[in-house]
Amino acid sequence: MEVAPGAWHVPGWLGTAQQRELVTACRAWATGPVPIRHTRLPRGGVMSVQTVCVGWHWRPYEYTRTADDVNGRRVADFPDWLVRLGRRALLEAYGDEEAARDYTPDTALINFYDGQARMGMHQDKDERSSAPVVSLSVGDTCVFRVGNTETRTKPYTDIELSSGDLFVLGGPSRFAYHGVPRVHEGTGDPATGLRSGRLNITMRVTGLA
Ligand code: MD3
Ligand code: FE
Repeated sequence: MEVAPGAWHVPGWLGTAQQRELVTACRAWATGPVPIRHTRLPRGGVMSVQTVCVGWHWRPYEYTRTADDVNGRRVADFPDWLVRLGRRALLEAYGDEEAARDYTPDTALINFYDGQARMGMHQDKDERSSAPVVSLSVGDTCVFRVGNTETRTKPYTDIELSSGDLFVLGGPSRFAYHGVPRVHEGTGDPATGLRSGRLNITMRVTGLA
């Protein structure tokens, strides 16, 4: 269903087996060359969410190949299977075969939320591309808030994102404010391989080379 212009929610897109595969891949990245960590913010705080990056390393305002704010190492390569999954996701959301073929995400941010973690309202504008963002959720259900492009306040729409859900953000919604005001602890199915918390994988096109 279209939650806002260009913002499509596809509940239950991933089956349990595919979610298990994602959890396995995310575990490997989380313990890979650049371990998962609470991202440091420019004003000295840290995010409550833990993040590990693939393809490019993100920190507020910039993407780099090496994680200079963590251990200086190069992040894991963006795998081809994840490009293919991103294309399938785009096709599912928009039904546009040409757009799906042309979509080549080069970075993924993997966010882990424990029951207390939140993400404040923000825009994703560190990418030099307006290509859609593909989001996949595994584990605990959360409240996801998608707002407007002008302010971090109302009007906004709250929806629940649950395990296996696909969300694609493109068109006029690509630069909308959004956030995760709450996670419903203990709502995930351990059959995904995730015993607690919520995992979110966002694929993006950085527009960098
Ligand atoms: C709406 N992550 O990593 S994913 C982020 O659930 C982020 O971890 C959230 O916001 C999470 O930056 C939300 C869905 C999402 C991603 C990008 C968007 C929603 C978006 C860009 C514009 C509008
Ligand atoms: Fe975001």
